[in-house]
Amino acid sequence: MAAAELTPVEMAIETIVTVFISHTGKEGRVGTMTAATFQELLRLQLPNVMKDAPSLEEQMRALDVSTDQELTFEEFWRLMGELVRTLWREREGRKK
Ligand SMILES: [Ca+2]
Repeated sequence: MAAAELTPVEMAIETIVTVFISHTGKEGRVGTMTAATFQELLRLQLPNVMKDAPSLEEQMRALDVSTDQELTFEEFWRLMGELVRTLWREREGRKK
């Protein structure tokens, strides 16, 4: 994306992709994250929303649908979907 001025939503999308890319290729296959790099991403980028999260092993089991011990972007995206859904439910709950 080369737009001069991104909107907040465009920025959020760009950030998620950039963060994923910056954590891939450090070890394991190109374009995927190992459990260790996934753990590092959680620690650095999601310390607040993931503080009550299940263990790394459980998260890898839930996200790694191909069971190759590495996360593709599509597998990682499942977590983003869950986090967004959780936030949405919290906001919806507050309205009632
Ligand atoms: Ca996988």
